[in-house]
Amino acid sequence: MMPPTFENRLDLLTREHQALLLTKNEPIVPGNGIYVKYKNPVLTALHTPLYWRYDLNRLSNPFLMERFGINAVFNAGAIKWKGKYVVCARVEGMDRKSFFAMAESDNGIDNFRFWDFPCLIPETGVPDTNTYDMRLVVHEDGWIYGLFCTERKDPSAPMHDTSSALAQCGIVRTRDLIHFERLPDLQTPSNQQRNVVLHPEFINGKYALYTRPQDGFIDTGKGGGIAIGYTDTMENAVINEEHIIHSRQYHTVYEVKNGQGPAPLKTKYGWLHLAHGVRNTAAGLRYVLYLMMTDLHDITRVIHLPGGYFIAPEGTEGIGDVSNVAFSNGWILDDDGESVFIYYGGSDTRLYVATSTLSQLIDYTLHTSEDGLSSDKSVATLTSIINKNVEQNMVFTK
Ligand code: M1P
Repeated sequence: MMPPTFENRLDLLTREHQALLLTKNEPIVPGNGIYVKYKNPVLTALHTPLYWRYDLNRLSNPFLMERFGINAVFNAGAIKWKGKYVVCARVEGMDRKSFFAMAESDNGIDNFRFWDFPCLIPETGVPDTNTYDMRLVVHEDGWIYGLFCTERKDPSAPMHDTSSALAQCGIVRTRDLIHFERLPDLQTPSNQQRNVVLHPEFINGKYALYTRPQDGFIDTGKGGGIAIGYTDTMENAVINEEHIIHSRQYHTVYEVKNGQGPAPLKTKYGWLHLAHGVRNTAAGLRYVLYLMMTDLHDITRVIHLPGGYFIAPEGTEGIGDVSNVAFSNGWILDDDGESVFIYYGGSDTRLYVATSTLSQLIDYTLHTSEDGLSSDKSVATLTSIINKNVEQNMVFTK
């Protein structure tokens, strides 16, 4: 069979791509009252522009083949920028390398379009092999910072070990989301760092960073937990001491490891945090998201911690390159100070959004029972809810 002509393929590709970009997203109702999920992911590999994936010249690409395959688009930093909802997505090529690219939408839930070029992130003296999971933070010093994971082969690994890597926190800053100044990587006492996030305000005149001290690339070893450390400057950021504020814990959704999501949101009740928790199962690691709140005046003190997960990978969200993963490094508190857009990666393959309001997230965080850490305590919590409904004649049995 003869392949279709260049023109036919281009026409078909263009129409399908346009249709995908224009697809309206629909809320999944009734939901759980805490947030609303949507039927479609907001970004996938197929949302990337055709002019990234194809050489569109008929002479040099007569079969109109993909010349640069995109494997996945997922975990994204997020910011409201010039009236648009902008995400800084982790884009992964078919060569397994991740890089960053901005995409914007008018309403935050659909019709996201990538900017023309991926982000150009300068290197330090030690080149990055792989970069991912940028947290965008507007700091009170006036800069927009992007903290991300930079991964390089572990130089101390023996010859036969081609997998061992070192993960550290790379730092850029920008004023326009286009031009990035690379700052030296964060130095901490830990072997490995992922999920490092800058707190948006100075604490006692210092920059405060959420870290995740870890011994190994995948395993936390003796480390683990969400920690806080302080540095005098971001231009040569050095944390001498990491102080754990939320540890991993037996038989919880963060039994194996956890990590700060995006920068916390300031509310009058405290700092609202979105984080991910990981546990092991017979089917492998399961990543879910949870909320917690820290004290407004002492950010090392967790004051509210709803039990269990807030968002889990459901249905097709949980199927992908790394199945059973919900991961978030970006949310947007809108200009109204109330609407919240939570961007989360599904199974290291696509990007989803859930919408909520600050009032709902605060209500959830303040009024959801903590994990009682035993089946007996869970039954007691459930029984108290049923009893309250019984007292109000709200229990309907057949
Ligand atoms: O594959 C799941 C996630 O694994 C890492 O997260 P963590 O450091 O907590 O294990 C990250 O690579 C993340 O991007 C990825 O989604």
